[in-house]
Amino acid sequence: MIHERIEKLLLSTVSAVMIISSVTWPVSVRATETANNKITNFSLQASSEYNTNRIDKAKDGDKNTFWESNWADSNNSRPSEEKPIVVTATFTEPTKVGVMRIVPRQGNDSNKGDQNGRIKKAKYTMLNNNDEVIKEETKVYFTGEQVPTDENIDVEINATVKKVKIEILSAYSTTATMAELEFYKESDSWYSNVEATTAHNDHAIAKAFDNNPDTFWHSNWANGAKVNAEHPADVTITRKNTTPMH
Ligand SMILES: [Ca+2]
Repeated sequence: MIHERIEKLLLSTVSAVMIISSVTWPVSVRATETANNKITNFSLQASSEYNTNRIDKAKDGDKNTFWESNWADSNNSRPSEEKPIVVTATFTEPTKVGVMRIVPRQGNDSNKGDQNGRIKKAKYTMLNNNDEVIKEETKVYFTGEQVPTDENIDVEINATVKKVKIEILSAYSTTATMAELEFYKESDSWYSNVEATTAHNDHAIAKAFDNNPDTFWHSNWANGAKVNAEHPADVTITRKNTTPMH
C-alpha cells in the first residue's frame, strides 16, 4: 500500500530514485476517504430509536442527519452500564474490516443540543459467522462533566467479522446519537508519526501523507556524492491506537 502510494507520487516526478528498506507494518496511507476503501455491505439495527431519527440516519452518507435513541421514553433513554443502548452492524457475509468510524452528531451549538447523545464510553464486540466473539474492548473517551466533541471515533477492528456490536455505556445527556457509522478496509488512523532518513529541500516525508496528490516526498539527489550515502532511504511509520482519547 505505502509502496504503491509513494511510488505513484514519485513516478510523476521522474527524477526521484529511492528504496524503502524498512517499513513498520501494518500501515496504510490516507485511504479512509476514498470510495473504494469504504465497506457498504452491512445493515444497522438499534435497540432504541426516536421519532424520525431512526438508525438508517446513521447510514445515509449525511453527517448532518443522525440516529437518536428514544429520550422521550424514560425507561429506555439514558445509556448506562446497566442498560446500554445497542447498535449492531450486520454484514451480508463475513467481511474483512480494518477500522470502524463513528461520526458523532455534528455542530457546536449547545442551545440546539448538538452535543447531546455523543458517546463517552462504549463496549465493542466483534462476532464471526457463528456469532462467536472474536474480540471485545471497552473504551472511555470522556469522563465526568466533559462535553464530547464531534471528532470522529476510530475503532481498530482488523478482523473478518459478521457483526459488530456497539454497546453505548455512557453518553452526554439523556440520549445516544450517531451521525454516521462507517467501515473501511484500512485506515490512516493507525499511525501517529512518519519519518524518513532523507529529504530534498522542503519535500519532507510528511508530503507523502498530506492527502494532497500535488505534493510529494523526494529523497535527496541534489547533493553530489552524498546521494549514495543517503540510500537506502528508511521510512518509519509509528502506529497509534484509536482516537480520540481525552
Ligand atoms: Ca447521517
